[in-house]
Amino acid sequence: MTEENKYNAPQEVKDLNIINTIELEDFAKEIVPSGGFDYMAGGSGDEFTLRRNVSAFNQKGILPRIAADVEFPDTQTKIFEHNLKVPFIMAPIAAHGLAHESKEAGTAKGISEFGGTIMSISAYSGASFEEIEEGLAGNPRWFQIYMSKDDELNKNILDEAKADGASAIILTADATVSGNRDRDTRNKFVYPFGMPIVSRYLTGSGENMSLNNIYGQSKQKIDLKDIQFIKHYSGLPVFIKGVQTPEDAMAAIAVGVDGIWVSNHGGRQLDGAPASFEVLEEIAEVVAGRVPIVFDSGIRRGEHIFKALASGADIVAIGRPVLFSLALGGWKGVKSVFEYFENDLKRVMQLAGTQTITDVKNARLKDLK
Ligand code: PYR
Repeated sequence: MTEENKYNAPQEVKDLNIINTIELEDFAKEIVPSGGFDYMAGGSGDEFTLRRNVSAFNQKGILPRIAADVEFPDTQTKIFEHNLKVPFIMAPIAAHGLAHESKEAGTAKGISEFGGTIMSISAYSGASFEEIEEGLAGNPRWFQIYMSKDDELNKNILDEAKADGASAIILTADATVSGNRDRDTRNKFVYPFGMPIVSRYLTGSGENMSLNNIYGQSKQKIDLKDIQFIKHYSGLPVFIKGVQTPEDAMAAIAVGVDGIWVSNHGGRQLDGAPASFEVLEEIAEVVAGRVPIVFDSGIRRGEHIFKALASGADIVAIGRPVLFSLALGGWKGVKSVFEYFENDLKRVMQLAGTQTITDVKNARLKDLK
């Protein structure tokens, strides 16, 4: 990258006084270079699914429950061997360096300072495992894989993720080609830095390459055997991410998947798809507790976390609000947004008369359609 097209990522590290996470996007827009901002904030096509991911939460109402004998709600929960302080974790997202110069190490430090949650490390990270560990400091992490077309390289990547301490692998299966991201096409967006984890299977480092180019060099023809390959080779639990139908959840469970990750990739892939929240309940019904469900796409408030858990998710993953907080305040911003969600969820739990996450999962939502 030459001096004149250097990407000037924000650098400030400070606590954030977050009123709500929706306005974080506007604040981040003012300081993040426009190509990077559009890449992070944007969706595909008309951005119908992107918008609906948030608005669809309004189709269900949380019933205020009174005289419920609740005080100081307890947000602790468990997934696999992890005891979590809160029922939310970091979603896997590529290229955090677009938001802040500290890249994924900044996000990781915010998460480790908050404690009691899980960092998802993207295969398309702009930082190496070693750099991320500087921030993560031994805290739990899951590794999200974009596979190579070459299984020997996949074994290599899985070996490294395991050596790094990943306790689960997330197979993203909804990105076999990029969604039509008009903003990126208009901006001629290319990543301003490389991707150390997957550069082994790219023609370059990832720097100055478009997402289309990188997806094209990753494995595009994914099938259920890939779940089995990853599971047997790594010996780790495997999530399949991008599930939006009961049929796909059932098929993945039939081949031994360990967790279903309900997501539409934050509205960045198939535009015109329903909101991720709109498909959650029917998927949870067929999964029927056999494996855990992680939910993402559209979480902006404690109410959204509550509604997702009450609709069958075991935990939720948060994406853009964390990235925008990283941009605005580096690792301290990330810690601030995790604290915001914790406090917001506790307030919602109190008003809904739910003392524990089990109570939230058993809460009845009112259909507002
Ligand atoms: C995305 O841009 O959505 C990726 O997952 C890389």
